[in-house]
Amino acid sequence: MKKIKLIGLTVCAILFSLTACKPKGAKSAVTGNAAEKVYVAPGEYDEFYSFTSGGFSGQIAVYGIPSGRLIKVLPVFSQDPETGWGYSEESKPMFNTSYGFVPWGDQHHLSLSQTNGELDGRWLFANENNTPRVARLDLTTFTTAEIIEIPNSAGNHSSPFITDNTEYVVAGTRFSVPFEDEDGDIPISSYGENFSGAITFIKVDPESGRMAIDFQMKTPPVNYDLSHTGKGPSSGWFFFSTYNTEKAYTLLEVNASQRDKDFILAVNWKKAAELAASGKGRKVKANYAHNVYDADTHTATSTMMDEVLVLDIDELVEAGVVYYMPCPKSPHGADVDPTGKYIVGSGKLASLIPVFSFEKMIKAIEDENYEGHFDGIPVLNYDAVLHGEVQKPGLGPLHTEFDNDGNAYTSFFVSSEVVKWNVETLEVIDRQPTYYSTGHLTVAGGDTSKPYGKYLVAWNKISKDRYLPTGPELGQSAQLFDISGDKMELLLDFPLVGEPHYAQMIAADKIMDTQKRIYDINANSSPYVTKSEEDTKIVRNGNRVDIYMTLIRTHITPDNIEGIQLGDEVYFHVTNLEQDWDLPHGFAVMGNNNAELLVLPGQTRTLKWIPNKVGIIPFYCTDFCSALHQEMQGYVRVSPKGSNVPLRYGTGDNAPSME
Ligand code: K7E
Ligand code: CUA
Repeated sequence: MKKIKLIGLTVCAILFSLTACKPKGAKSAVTGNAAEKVYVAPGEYDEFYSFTSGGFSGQIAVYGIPSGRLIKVLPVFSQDPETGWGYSEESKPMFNTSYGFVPWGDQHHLSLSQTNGELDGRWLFANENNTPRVARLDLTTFTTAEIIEIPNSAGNHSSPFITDNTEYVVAGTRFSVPFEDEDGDIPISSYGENFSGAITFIKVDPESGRMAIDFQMKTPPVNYDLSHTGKGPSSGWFFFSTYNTEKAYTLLEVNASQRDKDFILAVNWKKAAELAASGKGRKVKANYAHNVYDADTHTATSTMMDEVLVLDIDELVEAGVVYYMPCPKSPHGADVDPTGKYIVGSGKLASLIPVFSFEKMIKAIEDENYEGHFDGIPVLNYDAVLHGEVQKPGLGPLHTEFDNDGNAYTSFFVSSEVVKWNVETLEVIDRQPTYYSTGHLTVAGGDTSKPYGKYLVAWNKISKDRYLPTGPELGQSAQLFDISGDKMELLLDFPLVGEPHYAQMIAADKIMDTQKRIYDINANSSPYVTKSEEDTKIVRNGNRVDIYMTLIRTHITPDNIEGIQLGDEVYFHVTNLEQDWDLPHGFAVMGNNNAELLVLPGQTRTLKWIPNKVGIIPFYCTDFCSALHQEMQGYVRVSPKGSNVPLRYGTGDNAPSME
């Protein structure tokens, strides 16, 4: 008991120090030509797109690098009133889950799709922790195309990590929980007996990108933190950092920090996929939503799935799919270098960085060089699989990325710094302070087989005194470093929207020419599309009223509507007839308990409105679209229930007249 207390104190002391210490010389460490290196002249483009997780905002932010300019915020897991994402009828199904409509998410990690270990610029995958989900974004439109829920999982943190040809996206659970087909109404203290971990393999269609859960691995109850795929020689393997091998279910800060070493779980995913394909495993009941956005109908659909194929740990062990590599002190990041020869573990509470050799791992597996077993899974001998340890790198290593010259860069949360070291020799080459408490860091292309190098961004949790103060809540911050020389050079601080975790960068020229500029109105197959002003109409069916409207510079058709009654349920189906780049119109109705719509050229969007006052209700375009934007408006006349005011509508000469 005494020992637990002591460890607890140490942990708290380390964590306390993150708020207590402030690096010396914190003000400015930039050299003379830093401004030149980040200056992107007006009208010019940045060299890289950085897709940055929004954390508890649930969204993804896109920054230009090296300027640090915020280019766009992409709505994914949270409702977004600016675009109507999650408010329009077409997008609401994207938020469906087995728990019903979930309007918010916690977004941490991103994976750009890869072909042969290199970024191919097709899709971006994103995880959601809280209600476990994985999203896929289409990089020709920068929009969310698909969201799949992950059953038997809780706190989807070790996610989404992809294989080097985007065959699979994996999702490891943070919390172990009872599986859905088991009785979950059990004492929490029965964690060790009744809880399980899950690692989910989502298959990605190579043409369409469509996701489908292929199988799940059911594992002993531990916490999975992060992962990365192998590449080159280690292609075909995944490496998952694993903590809480103590199986604690209360006060984890103490109870899950007992063991000197936790594990990195090495998974031969090709073998696991073969097992699943060969009819091994069992189907278990599990409810999860699969939501797909159709770019032609401009409409999302949600399908509830009801079972999943599960591979149990015994059959995985027997087939040689899973092995543990001991890793010091609650590992967080598990990162694989560009050659695929080395796996870097980062123990949150460790003061060294272990680097594992894939070749040695395979040898240890062949030799059955085990330290023992943990819940039936062979634990490989630490010294047998170790390439070496980086000694005294800093305190609290979290994440590592790589450049193209054999160097690794590791973020240190507790000691607030980025440390550069050589992957072969394990020598520390350089260290630079960060302001403050860096979580993830990103090297351009830094988790691929061919990093671009050149830039590194540290994503910081605490910005404290770096910007003008804004009351008790301060924003998070990024710091850009030039890593083209031997020494890292700080170039720029820039504040962020949301909370940054992981981010990935892709060369701008890889995707800038693939961007869609409009939606072809002729290809619009929405059931509610209106392709010309002549086709606008209003259809009443009992108390449901469907209004088929169009928007074009600078009027709304129809802009005079009468005959709506209290008790009606009104649907505005609004089509933007424009076919020019960058010409959205907006649509908002006074007093509506909803957001606006943002309707892109060629698109149809539906806004639901339940009128609750008798009178004249204005509506208007919210997006400043031309010199006469302020003229783009209209009125709805709302009458009492049962009124005999007829349904009449029109614009201009067709507007309803006095009677
Ligand atoms: Cu380190 Cu959620 Cu990737 Cu944040 S995690 S820092
Ligand atoms: Cu259309 Cu403003």
